[in-house]
Parts: sequence; C-alpha cells; structure tokens
Amino acid sequence: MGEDTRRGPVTGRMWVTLIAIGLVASAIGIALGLSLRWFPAQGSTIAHKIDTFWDVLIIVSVPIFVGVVTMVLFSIWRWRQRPGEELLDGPPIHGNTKLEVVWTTIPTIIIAGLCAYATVLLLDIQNAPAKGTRVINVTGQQFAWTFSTVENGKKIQTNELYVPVGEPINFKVRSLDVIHDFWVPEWRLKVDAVPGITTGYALTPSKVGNYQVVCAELCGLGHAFMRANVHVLPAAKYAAWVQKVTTPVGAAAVGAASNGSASVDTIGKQLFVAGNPSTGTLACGTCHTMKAAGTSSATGPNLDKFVAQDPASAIREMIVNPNKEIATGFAKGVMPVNIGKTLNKQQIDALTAYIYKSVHRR
Ligand SMILES: [Cu+2]
Repeated sequence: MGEDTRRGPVTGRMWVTLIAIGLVASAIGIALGLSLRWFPAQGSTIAHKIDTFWDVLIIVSVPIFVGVVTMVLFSIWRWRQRPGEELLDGPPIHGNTKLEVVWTTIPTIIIAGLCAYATVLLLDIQNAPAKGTRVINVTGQQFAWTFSTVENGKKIQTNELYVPVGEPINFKVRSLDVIHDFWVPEWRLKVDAVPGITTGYALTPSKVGNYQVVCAELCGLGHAFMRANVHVLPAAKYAAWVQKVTTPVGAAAVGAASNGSASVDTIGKQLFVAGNPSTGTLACGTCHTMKAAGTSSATGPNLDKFVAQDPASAIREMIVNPNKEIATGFAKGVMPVNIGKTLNKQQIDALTAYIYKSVHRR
C-alpha cells in the first residue's frame, strides 16, 4: 500500500486479509474459551444446562469481540495521523443508512435469540418443585448461614448444610439484616437473600461430596468469610445424620440453663456448636475452630491458640465485647456484638467455662 492509496476505500484484498485474520482469531478464541475450566464439577441435575448456555455465549461472543478489535486495530493502523497531517481533516461523512440498518438489525437478532434461549432455560430449571418436596430454610446474616428443616416432625437447625443426594430440595432463602446471596457453585443456581421477603430455588443435588455455600453479594466486612460447609450425602448416610441430630442428647440443655437441670458443660457445648436459635445467637463454632467442640472454621481466630493463655474473665470479655481486642490478621466488626445481650448470665457463664476448660485441656 503506497502513501497515495491509503486514504482510499478498503480494497478487496484487505477485506480478504481482515476476514481471514478474524476467522482464525475467532477459532482460537472459541477453542480457548471452550477448553477453559470456568466452573467447578457439576453437582446438580441442572448444572449441565447452565454450562451449555455458557458455551453458547462464548461461541456467540468471541467472534463479535474479535470483529470489533480487528476493525479498531485496522482503522488505527490505516488511518493514523502522520507528521505534517495535524491540520488535515477527513472528508465530511453524512451517515450511511444501509450500514446503520445492518449494524442495528444484526445485534438485535443476536440479543433477542440469546434472551429467548435464556428465558426458556430459566423457566425450565425453575419448574415448580413437586408437592412434598423437602424444604430447607436458608437464613443469611452478617456473616453466617443457618439452615433449618423438619425431619420426622422435628426441627433441625444447623450451621452446615446437609442434604441427601438425588432428591429435589426446595430452598427458601431469607436474610436477617442486609442482602446476601445463596450460592453453591457446584449447583450453579444462586439467589439473593433479601430482608423482608422469601426468595429461593429448587434443585436436585446429583453428586455426593463436600462443597461450600459462598455468599455472592457484598454484605459487609466479613463478606469474604461468609461461607458454610455443604454435605451432600447418600440417602442412608443422610438418614443416619438425621437420626443423630434428632436424638435428644442435651437438646433441652439451652432451655434448662436457668433451672440448673443440665450440666454447665453440656449447656456450654450446646451454645458453642449450635448457638441459641430462639434468640438468634450465632454459634461460636460457625466461625471458630476449637478442637474439643469439633469445629473447624477459619472465619475467626482459632480458639485453641488465641485464648489458650487467657483467664476465664478475658474469654468472657471477648464474648460480650468482641471489638475490644482483635486478633492479628482478623477484622473488627465481624463477630456479632449481640451475644452478651441474647444470652442470659447463666448461659454466658456456661459458655465461658466451657471454652476455658476446652482450650486449657491438654
Ligand atoms: Cu456476603
């Protein structure tokens, strides 16, 4: 291309080169996009439908991206300003109706097609759950999840999610404070937990394993730690778990705290691992590792280390006044400040004694 021709129209040869570059780059981009592992293993019966949709989006979007970038780079190269041309202006342009109709119609058709696909897919995977489907209530609060369900007429409340594999579950999602988002990446679906309303979705976990609930809506300082373990169990193991948690060992301990009918140890442990659901007290074990209680979360400091040298009075102070002293590497304002108010004196005493004994035990 000589100096004299470069302001002329794009030649046929150039078009051939541009289209060839675009086709090759698109093919590479699509191959790369499809071979990347974007998501974790498929853990629900609808996961493959979401993944197929994702692949379709890649196949459609890569050529558009490549086309735009190719034309931009070509234009920069071909019509760049050279020294001495600072005052020159290009020919006046009065629009091109044909071109405008084309570049409006094609994107409209593409977007409408993808929207139709997405709508059909959404209606398909959101199919109303069959009557009698197991309901699990999911409650988000800064910065933890609680799960409750009814099995054999008994309410089970936990800080980890237990579900049987292969059975449809209807999740009812709520929030006690700000907007959170209930998401198990392996299951693919996610939904906001919005204060004041109940949202949710139904799906069938298809793969036994341990996963994590991830809060997918920025909800405050502890957002990044707002996770919970998910256990997808074979039917027999799930039944055994239900049997275990519904057997009333110390189940009445929390309520019996004031009349002294349960041992202080039992009350303390119960509060540590299960909190006090009736007053909304979060369980310590949701966020803290403590060997004696069998908890393992790393959201808050590991109590076996952090309070191992502390007297009971200091442990008590950390429970009722959590922001006064913060362990290195942890943030202020993550631990709930209402524990001193939602537990009564006996319960706080029992909890303090239990933690003190547990971390000083060798
Ligand atoms: Cu969050």
